[in-house]
Amino acid sequence: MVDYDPKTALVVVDVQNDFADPAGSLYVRGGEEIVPIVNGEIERALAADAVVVYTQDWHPEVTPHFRKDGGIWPVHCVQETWGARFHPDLNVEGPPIHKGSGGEDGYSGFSMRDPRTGDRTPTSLQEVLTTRGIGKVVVAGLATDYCVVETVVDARALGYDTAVLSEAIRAVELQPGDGDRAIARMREAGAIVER
Ligand code: VGL
Ligand code: ZN
Repeated sequence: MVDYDPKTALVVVDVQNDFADPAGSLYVRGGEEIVPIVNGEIERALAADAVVVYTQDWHPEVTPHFRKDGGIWPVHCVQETWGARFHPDLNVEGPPIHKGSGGEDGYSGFSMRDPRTGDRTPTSLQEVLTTRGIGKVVVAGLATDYCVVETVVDARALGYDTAVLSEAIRAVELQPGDGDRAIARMREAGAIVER
């Protein structure tokens, strides 16, 4: 169990219908199972006056992130649609952080990458954390092998003490073992893996 305090932020990554609902277009197996676990963590965080923020994959209808437009993914999390909304059972008690809005690949909660040029632009996450004087980041959500791992690795690169909650994440696993490899990458980056 991680300890929360006012200088800690719980970053809830992409607990959105397209990932967390079995009817979602990029459903992550077991995604719905993490919702009550994440809610419990949110409650503990808020009780300790920690900051809770929520990233949201937030794509336009046309983006090179999607297979139909040259990328690798089925259409998912299109801005303002059901699939992009938070899972209805998620307890939302903090600001949404949109990523991918301009057609970029939005894997990390901290930055977005233009798949054509490789250029990175920051999301609003770092600003929110800096404003609140955050030193430690705790990450939960979807998916382990994409947005969770990239968010964790970026958090470490930015100098935050970082923990990831192993029971509150699930992997896409396009290739078997991707989830375990992502966890190894997070450990190598200096993140602590907690239950
Ligand atoms: C994600 C694939 C495509 C994620 C987002 O939230 O992990 N995965 N877009
Ligand atoms: Zn996406």
